[in-house]
Amino acid sequence: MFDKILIANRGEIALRVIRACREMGIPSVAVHSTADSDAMHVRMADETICIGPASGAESYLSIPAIISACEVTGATAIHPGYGFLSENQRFVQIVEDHDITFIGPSAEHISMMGDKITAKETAKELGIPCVPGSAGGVATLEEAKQIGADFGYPVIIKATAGGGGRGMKVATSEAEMERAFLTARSEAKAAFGNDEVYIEKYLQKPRHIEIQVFGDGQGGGVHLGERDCSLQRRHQKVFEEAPGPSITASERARIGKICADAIAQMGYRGAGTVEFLYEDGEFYFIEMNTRLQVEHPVTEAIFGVDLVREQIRVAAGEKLSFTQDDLKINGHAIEVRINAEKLPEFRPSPGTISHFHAPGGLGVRMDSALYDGYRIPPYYDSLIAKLIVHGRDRPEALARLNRALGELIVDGVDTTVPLFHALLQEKDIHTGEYNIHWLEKWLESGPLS
Ligand code: MV4
Repeated sequence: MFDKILIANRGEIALRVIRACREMGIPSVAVHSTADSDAMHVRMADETICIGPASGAESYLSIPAIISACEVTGATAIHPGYGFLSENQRFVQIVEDHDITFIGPSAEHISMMGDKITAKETAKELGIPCVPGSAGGVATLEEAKQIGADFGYPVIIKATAGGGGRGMKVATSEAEMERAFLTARSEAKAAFGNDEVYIEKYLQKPRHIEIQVFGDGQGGGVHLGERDCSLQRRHQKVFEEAPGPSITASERARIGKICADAIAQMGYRGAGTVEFLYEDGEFYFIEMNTRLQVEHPVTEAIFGVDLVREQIRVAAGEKLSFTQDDLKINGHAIEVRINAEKLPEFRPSPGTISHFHAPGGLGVRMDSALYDGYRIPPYYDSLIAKLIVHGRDRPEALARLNRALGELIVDGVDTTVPLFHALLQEKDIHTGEYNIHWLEKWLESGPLS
């Protein structure tokens, strides 16, 4: 096992990793920018090191600063958390070249999934069902129109180097194709320095269902069911749950096995998420994320496993602490992401927390790096807390969410908490009848103003 783990991240996810390290008896190193000297992750780690100025680019995203921090502190492994350098294949290569262990997949698996065409080709070869569309990149408008004619409109044009919703354009007819195709290409070029695009049949009312997978890097793979993350605003998830309200046990077993077998075949190591669109009882692969996700706690809640501990174990060459047969779903879990943002515009609202009180009690978990008097810096993501509730079934989880939100106190800054109080008044949230467009449509109807 590792002698010391450096956490190349901040905020609640840095605390999450520090907690796993402490339970495993592994000393932790927090890195921080000058803006984060008083941050909770710095207070909680065994050792700390300042790696640069406030800007993320010069601190949490600085590869030389992080490698130097390992050399100075003697850390032998790096946990990247999510975001920042977690899916940067160049970083992983450099880490390995310095004989430091990256707690995550190989550089090869990261780059394979970072290129969305390669990811889809790989998925297809491994028997994962994909959205119908172009075989690889589409270079010319003529080709794009042919794909439109072959698959039927509407279609969606996506950047090969994109992902997470950046650089996508929908064309609802051949007349719209020229504009959509050329715009998608030029936006892809500007955003990613790569203008390659591919085309898929556009699904009009899908749910976002993602399968949590884990590989031991030695040919073993398991799945931990799905999360429904359909409630999103501008490609940012706001409410996630497991199990998915629309997914049956037999669907879960079938798609789960397909993903677990694929992970095993690939020799994948660590945590991963296979993202699908789900419509009319069918799963369609869109992307794979090669990191631990923000919403991993809902999966931890219903399976009773510590996913960060498992990441550390497999990175150290140990076996997973469970087999597929050990994994049984217990109840229902929901996570809401609480951001320091002013509604109804979701405008970032950094500032000083004059008072903070976390909810507690049965089935309540609060992952947050807030404390009384903490000053939220304006330089980073506005996520300040994740509230995760667990109940015996979905209605109990929803009631617990309502109760826990009522106990939560975050004074001094505006937060997205009122959004969740309002959501809990909605019938569709209680019946679970929502898709990827539900939240934005609901917000347009003005429930917060
Ligand atoms: C799609 C789609 C419909 N059809 N692909 C957006 C994020 C990126 N991961 C993929 N995305 C989509 N791909 C096809 N073929 C609709 C979306 C989409 C979406 C997906 C998941 C959650 C929220 C979304 C919001 C808008 C569009």
